Amino acid sequence: MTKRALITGITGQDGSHLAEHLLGLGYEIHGTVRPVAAESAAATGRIAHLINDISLHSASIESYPSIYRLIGQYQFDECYHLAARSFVAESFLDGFSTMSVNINGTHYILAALCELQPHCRFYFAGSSEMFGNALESPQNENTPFRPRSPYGISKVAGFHLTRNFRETHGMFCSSGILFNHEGPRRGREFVTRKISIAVARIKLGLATELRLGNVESRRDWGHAADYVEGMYAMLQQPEPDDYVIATGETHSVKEFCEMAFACVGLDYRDYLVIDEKLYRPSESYVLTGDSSKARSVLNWRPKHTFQALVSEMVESDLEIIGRTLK
Ligand code: NDP
Ligand code: GDR
Repeated sequence: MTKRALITGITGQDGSHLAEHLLGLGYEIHGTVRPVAAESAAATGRIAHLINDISLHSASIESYPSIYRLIGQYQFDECYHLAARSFVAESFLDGFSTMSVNINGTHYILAALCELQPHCRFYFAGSSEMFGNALESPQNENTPFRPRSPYGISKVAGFHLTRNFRETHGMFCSSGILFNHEGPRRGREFVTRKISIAVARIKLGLATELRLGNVESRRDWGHAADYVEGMYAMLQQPEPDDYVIATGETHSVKEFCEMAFACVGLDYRDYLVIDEKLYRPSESYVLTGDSSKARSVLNWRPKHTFQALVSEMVESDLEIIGRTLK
């Protein structure tokens, strides 16, 4: 029997990779698109190549009626809840919106599933930002959460809501605690894509500098295509549970720059400008994940190396920006 999956946030980086992965496994895919974005080609750019193979539904995670209607319309085997305000820096400027969208959105979906189809398996997109100012390194499923941003707090709330529906209503609800994952489809506001775009623009003579904030900050960066396989694997287990997905390797933002500029034969020190205005009011300085549980239980492991990730992003932006010049 063909399995049917609902992906909220299908237009985002992870949503597009997950849709591709599940289509490859023979799934029928449904995705939510924000009402304002439903008719916009730009908003659905990451899934343009899949548009004839998936069903899109106009629904907002800010509206319980729109979620309830959609979940009442189809029986889903699996629901991957990826939609969220995901930019940490923005959450410092408008914590109210991040908290309200992320926490209520997760609650609406869980409540609608509980009411209408409690047997649908549910995935929550948790984050390493929940660890924040972590007390131990590397971080695993037992590391206490000490979030440092409204975004991190909203994800801790979503994580506990997910666990609570599992324990209280017996639903199959799992959370992934995913560390940063990137790739050519990464949003332009995130640091890795900001760097790969700047490298391409500088190489093509369109820019002369790259302005960044805290370049000493260290992250555990993986590839989004590898990480969505972990999400899928979590929902195929006999029991629901929570898993860290990470490479276990950290690099500073400065090291990312060094490697990205080196891909085009340039030295990052000639172009990098530190801009104090881009520093965050509080920061998770070093995050490193221990994904041994996912490796042993899910048989998951990252396939891309850090070098391969950086090169792919730079090459992709060189190609995209080069094309617009022709
Ligand atoms: P993106 O920012 O690329 O995508 C976010 C998605 O959420 C988009 O489809 C966006 O729609 C949608 N969305 C945002 N606000 C709303 C709203 N109010 N109503 C409905 N949809 C909305 O994120 P990623 O793909 O990178 O991440 C997916 C999930 O995983 C997010 O929950 C994120 O917080 C989490 N996460 C991501 C990590 C990463 O490194 N990428 C690591 C850990 C967790 P639109 O296209 O219209 O803006
Ligand atoms: P992050 O990703 O906050 O870890 O959240 P981001 O790429 O925004 O920042 C990573 C680190 O780079 C530093 N930094 C800058 N960041 C941005 N965006 N722009 C800059 O100019 C800049 N200069 C330095 C930041 O201070 C930070 O330390 C991502 C998101 O995908 C979340 O949704 C997800 O949950 C976490 O990863 C895991």
